Amino acid sequence: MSSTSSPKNNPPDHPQNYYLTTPIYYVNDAPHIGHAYTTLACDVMARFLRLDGVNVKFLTGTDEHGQKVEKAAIEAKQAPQDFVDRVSGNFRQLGQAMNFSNDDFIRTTEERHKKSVQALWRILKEKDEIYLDSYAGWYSVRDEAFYGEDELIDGHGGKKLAPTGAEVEWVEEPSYFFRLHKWQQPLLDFYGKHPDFVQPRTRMNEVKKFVEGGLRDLSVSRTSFKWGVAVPDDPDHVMYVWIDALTNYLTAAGYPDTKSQEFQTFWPANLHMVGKDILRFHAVYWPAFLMAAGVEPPQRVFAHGWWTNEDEKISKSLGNIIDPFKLIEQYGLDPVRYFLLREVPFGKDGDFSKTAMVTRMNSELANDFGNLAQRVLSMIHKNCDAQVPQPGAMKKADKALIEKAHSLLDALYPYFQEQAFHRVLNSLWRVIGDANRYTDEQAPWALKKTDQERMNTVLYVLAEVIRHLSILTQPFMPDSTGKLLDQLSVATSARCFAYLGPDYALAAGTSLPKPEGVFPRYAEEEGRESG
Ligand code: ME8
Repeated sequence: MSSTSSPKNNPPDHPQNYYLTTPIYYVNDAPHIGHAYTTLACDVMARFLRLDGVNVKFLTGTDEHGQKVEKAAIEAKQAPQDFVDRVSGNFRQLGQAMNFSNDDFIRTTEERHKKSVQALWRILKEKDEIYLDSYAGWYSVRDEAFYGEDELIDGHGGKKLAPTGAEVEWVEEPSYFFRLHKWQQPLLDFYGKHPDFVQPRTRMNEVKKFVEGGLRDLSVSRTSFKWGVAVPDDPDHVMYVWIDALTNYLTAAGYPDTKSQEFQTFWPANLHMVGKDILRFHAVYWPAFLMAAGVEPPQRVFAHGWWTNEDEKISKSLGNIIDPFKLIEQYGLDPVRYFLLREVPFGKDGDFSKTAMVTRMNSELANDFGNLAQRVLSMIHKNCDAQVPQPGAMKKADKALIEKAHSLLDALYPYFQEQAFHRVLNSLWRVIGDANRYTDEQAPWALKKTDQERMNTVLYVLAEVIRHLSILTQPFMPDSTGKLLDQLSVATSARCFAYLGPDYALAAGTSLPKPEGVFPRYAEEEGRESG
């Protein structure tokens, strides 16, 4: 978006263009709540920025090569390409079901990507950053990662396990290596110059410590299976799935055409959003590959926390995978979107529980926001001829509440800048609480009998506050807030942040449609109810 929004709301350090990415998900399995979570966080960020007039590129997609995916295809008795086509389709469907607004969906089996990762390889090879040798060591197919002997832990029956608990196997094969050790100091210098490169800050310290501990050259090709991008000029090798996967971020920006407008506009990426499990790949290997190839590293990697289910680790073997499609069916889309970003301080681990989901849905959505909107809009409908009322002179309490709504956006900027989504929601709900208290104190239903002009003023103030709250909550719950803005007769073109503030306040006399509740209450017996 948006040519309609004026720059007046933009703080000085706000970028004009913003490129943000999710991890590309392995297609070895069905999408689950963890995948939905990461992409949701990016979706909210992307929607916020677009509403603020920023030119956004939001990328997600699927990671389709490597041994793990090949194994899954064999187990499914399908040719790898057919298998990845099918499972990648499930991730696209998740995007539709979750109302994700990504601008591109990349698959690593696409030609544009093979071309891009082979171009990157050639440059690394030309610069002597890659050399041929042989690998003898441990590999975990589940993690698609190499591990040193010293990193392994003992499992049951003397089995060796990766630090993640995944099984490892001994691998001996010819392999190309990337000269990672050479990038230790440049990486540390880079972190020194960009202390915010990794967020949250504690994770930056973890990354630094890992790099300070010394880096071994990284095996970047495999010869014992075929499902990968061929190494240029050496068809016995396929590329290690992580060099293939990470390069997706460049591919979607037009690489290797670095002169293209897309690349010039969007590279370096502003934000790679990832789970904490894959931070090392993004904060160590990725900037090292890029620096070695002479490409600027991304500006920020945010590593969020891990979801558990009723306090248990989510895993296929425990059979407690949370299926996002089922959640949406049970609770509705916007309550799920709200819950995921409200329940857990973004960056921390969190637990999914049905009780927490229902409590938030009923108390914060149905009671707090839903009732506020419903009682104000119904009163206007019944008592003001279904038109925005004409306000009279404003009192101190009116001005104070309106002022809180006007100053909300400025309060939200710093939270968005650090991806503190829970704080954004907290600030919004504080104003919802203030508006509910104001409604109780002013009691417009009583004024109806004693002072119609005052009732009109109070309802006008509330409608205007609801307009602000709805506009600002759009990134989290686009459907429900869209319905609220419809009920306030706010034109679609007037829903971005440039329309906040008094200049575009609701015009008295505007006809309003019959209001309807937009935040259903969850009742155990019947499931969802509209309310
Ligand atoms: O790692 N809680 O793909 P992947 C929160 N293909 N987030 C979770 C989660 C959970 N329980 N489980 C998964 C890969 N995630 C590679 C990435 S990128 C160039 C290549 C999310 O399918 C989280 O974002 O295993 C995690 O990083 C990602 O899914 C891992 O997805």
